[in-house]
Amino acid sequence: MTDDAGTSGPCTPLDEVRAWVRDARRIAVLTGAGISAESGVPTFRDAQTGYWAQFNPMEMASETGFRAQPARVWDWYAHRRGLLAGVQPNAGHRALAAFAQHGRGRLTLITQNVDGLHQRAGSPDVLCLHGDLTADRWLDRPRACCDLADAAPGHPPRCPTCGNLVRPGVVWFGEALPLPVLAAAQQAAQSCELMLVVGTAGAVYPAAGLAHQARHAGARVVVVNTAASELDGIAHAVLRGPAARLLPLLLD
Ligand code: BV8
Repeated sequence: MTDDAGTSGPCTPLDEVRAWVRDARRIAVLTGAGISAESGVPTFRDAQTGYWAQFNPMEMASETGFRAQPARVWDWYAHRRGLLAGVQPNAGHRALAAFAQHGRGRLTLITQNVDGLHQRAGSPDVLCLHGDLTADRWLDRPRACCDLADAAPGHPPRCPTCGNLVRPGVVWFGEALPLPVLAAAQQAAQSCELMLVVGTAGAVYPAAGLAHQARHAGARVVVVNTAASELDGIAHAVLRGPAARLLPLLLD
């Protein structure tokens, strides 16, 4: 365990993890809401400030919940979209983008986040497991009349002809992840020599399962988190501290 000051725990000091990064030919990075926390984007499971401390995830992040209360769910996502206008990528996002640009293609970035901050920081080819907060899609299979550009304004907007509802283009609980994205993420997890697991509670599957797949395939797994996570137990090293401080130290 290495705390934020980088003082060594009994196992792996920060410098040794830096050496793992330097020596790894293929690195996979799995990020969660915690990497965006220092940009001011709320996380989900923080006991005080997390979204799931305020809302029931099945009511707000599932198709059933949306069909039951479309206006409430639509307005919550509209509120989250509004927050994005006022936030910027932080040093953690930027460190990953810089490494990808100079790391000669050694890094595959996989995110659970839907905030687009990795892309805004300049990371290329981000594997977005849970979709895009700013994207719209139709709730039901779109008919010839359904055109997002012509959706009638509302909470949520709808097709003026058939009434199909517009929904956020994110993956809700109980929904399949986009198969090509998940397949690419699994391929990266199974072929990397090092996986950095950054800012995730490790509670949501199949995303969290990627860390298990990496470990099982023989990769070193390093957790970067300000608090204990469900993936600490499979990590070869746990760096306890904020991603915006630790990632620039790891990836320089
Ligand atoms: C599916 C919507 C099947 C977008 C979200 C086993 C296998 C497969 C599925 C399951 C399974 N077991 C259970 C399931 C079902 C379910 C699931 O995982 N449930 C859990 C809760 C038990 N999974 C699903 O339903 C998935 N779909 O499996 O479909 C299927 C297959 C075929 C056909 C049909 C169906 C879909 C999961 C996606 C759900 N969508 N959100 C949105 O609105 O954002 S989940 C939600 O949680 C977000 O997407 C978020 O990204 C995700 C994970 O949360 P974290 O990113 O980890 O965030 P959290 O707040 O929890 O933690 C933040 C961490 O950061 C903390 O540890 C904190 O300490 C740390 N931190 C804070 N600050 C910092 C920091 N770290 C570093 N630096 C800091 N500064």
